[in-house]
Amino acid sequence: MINWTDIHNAIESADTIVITTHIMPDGDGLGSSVAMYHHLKEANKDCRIFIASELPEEYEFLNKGNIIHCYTPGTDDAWIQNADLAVIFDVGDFMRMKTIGELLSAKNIPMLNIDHHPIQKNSPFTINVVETSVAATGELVYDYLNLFQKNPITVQMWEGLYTAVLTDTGSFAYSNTSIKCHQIAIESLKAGVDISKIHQGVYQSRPLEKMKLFSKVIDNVELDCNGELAWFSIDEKMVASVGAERKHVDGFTDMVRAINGVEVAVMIFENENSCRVNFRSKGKYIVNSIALKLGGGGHQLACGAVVKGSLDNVIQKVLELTKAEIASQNGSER
Ligand SMILES: [Mn+2]
Repeated sequence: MINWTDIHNAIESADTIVITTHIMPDGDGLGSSVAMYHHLKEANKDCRIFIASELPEEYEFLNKGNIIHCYTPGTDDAWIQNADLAVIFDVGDFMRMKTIGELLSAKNIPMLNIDHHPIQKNSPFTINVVETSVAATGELVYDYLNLFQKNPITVQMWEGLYTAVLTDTGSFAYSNTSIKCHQIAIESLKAGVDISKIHQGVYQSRPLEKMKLFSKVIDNVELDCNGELAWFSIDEKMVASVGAERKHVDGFTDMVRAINGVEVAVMIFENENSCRVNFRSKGKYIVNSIALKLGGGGHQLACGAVVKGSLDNVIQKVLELTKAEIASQNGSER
């Protein structure tokens, strides 16, 4: 059971609060942050949302009043390091806070971690509120607001909560979708959230360069394991050739998983001396066992790792492990 009173006390006793989420932020991390931001503002807290990478275009609708700050080295350091508390959403791994995490831990700022990813070993957080059974971190924020938001939850808060559950359930479609997720949707509608506008923001605001890059991805998808494994790699040249940016690869692994017959999709994305590897499964195979072997982590069906080495080496390593895992999970079924 989550001890919300202790968490509330930690928030109550803080005057200035940093709110943050992981790099390449998604709808859950941003939606949770925005909902909590508006709650804390109403409670007269001096709080700011900082993210350690750019805000993806599709979530611009959450940034009314420019409340989401993309961390600027130097300029933002003092504010972050003078905060009384940091509230961190959906991060999975402390390392995914990048410089913001380093700044906070250098000054021993208490860190409240609210998440639905399994806790990593040696996690440096002060307080952990981790519930891996929920579909989205936003559900935990919903619980918190139900307990401690004095006035009715506002439309802006609902927009954050709705976006969180919408995106982490694949539009209320994945097996993690619960009654509570739909409850949040019902209450968001009752409060007047324009859900069609949110869907347009999230799913129909893709930059053309992103779609051009995706067409290259589709051209290069390789199928293996009798069509159950689809994998693709992206290098810097591919990104540059269509004028796209690194952030645009977000969501590609989900899109490739959508291919008929594919059970597992894997992206291997070149990044200087390492590669970012993403795994997505439809449910037949559990894939975070592979991510763990590569030093990463995440959910059973959606996870990733950063693997050192050249693109070719990482591809080889990842494919070996993935094929072995699929074979072994098939074997144990028989
Ligand atoms: Mn999440």
